Amino acid sequence: MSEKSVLVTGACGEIGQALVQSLAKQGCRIVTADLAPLPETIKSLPAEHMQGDLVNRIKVFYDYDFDVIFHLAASLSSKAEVATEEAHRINVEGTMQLLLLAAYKSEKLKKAVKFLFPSSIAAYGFPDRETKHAAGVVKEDDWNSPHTMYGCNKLYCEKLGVYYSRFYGQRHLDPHPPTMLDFRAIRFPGLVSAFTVPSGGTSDYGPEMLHSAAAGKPYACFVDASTRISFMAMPDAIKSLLMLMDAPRECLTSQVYNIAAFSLTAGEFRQRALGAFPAAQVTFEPNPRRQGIVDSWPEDVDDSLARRDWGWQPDYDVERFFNEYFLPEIKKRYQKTSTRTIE
Ligand code: AKB
Repeated sequence: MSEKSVLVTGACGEIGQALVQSLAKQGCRIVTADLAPLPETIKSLPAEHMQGDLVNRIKVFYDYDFDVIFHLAASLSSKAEVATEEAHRINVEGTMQLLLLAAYKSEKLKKAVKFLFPSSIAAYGFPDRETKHAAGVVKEDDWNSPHTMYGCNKLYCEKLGVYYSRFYGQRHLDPHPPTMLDFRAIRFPGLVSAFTVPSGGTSDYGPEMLHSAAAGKPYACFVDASTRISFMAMPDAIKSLLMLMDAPRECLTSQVYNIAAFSLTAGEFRQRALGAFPAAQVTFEPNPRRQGIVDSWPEDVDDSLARRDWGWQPDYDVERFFNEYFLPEIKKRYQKTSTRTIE
């Protein structure tokens, strides 16, 4: 069992709920933070919950000595486009405050606090679909010109994390440099959980379509059928965070890693949905703004750096994702709750 003391911000979100469940199994001492109260899925787990605005309440967290911080709280890409200042405050100021906390504690306790940051394929930005298609699979340093507030926030926070962990106040130039925090980021593709439905993101059409099909609800997809980005099963996303947390620092040649599992078009998602639920009603009604966001994201990412440095590989390719994870779980869920609504 682990004695690690861990903070998870954004604990009520999709990644948060699944991560807290895994950390609790490992026996970590967990503090959760979120604007919302904890949902039923994690309410009964042994975790101390701080409800409220992270930026306003940052002082409270200085009373704890965390070994690891998973800073998941974020305003996602579609939501951030309609409330840009709020997104900046949540995505950038919140991250900055926590980085300062981790930097201070690392220096004071002479032990590097690990700071795990979920970045995103939104950190990339293609000018148009043709360029996206021609580029195909991208490496971490390619096409770092995001089009969205969320993507700008994620890319900048990656840079802030590198700054505070390596160059903060130019302390690294001291004859005896203090202990700096240990910042590690993963650029996630669109994530799909069989247990939760996302909100506020733009990759949401994938999971929304599948959950709607399973629940017998019609779904109008907000991007066109040929739109392609990479996706991943939620258990693989959690696995990647835990693997990167445990990776020996000397093995890491980067602080920002792509990870990939499978890349699908929205039309292929529909085919899969119809294969499993033949009565599913999925139509395409592209929304120009949301279509534009997804068109600026890569079709797929090159995760060879993560594979080489910390042994990353997904458990779920597209076949296993549908046949061994999503469909068995989702069938149970909607059989039990046939009246559940899809937001
Ligand atoms: C979003 O759609 O905003 C997120 C992401 C791809 O980071 N799911």
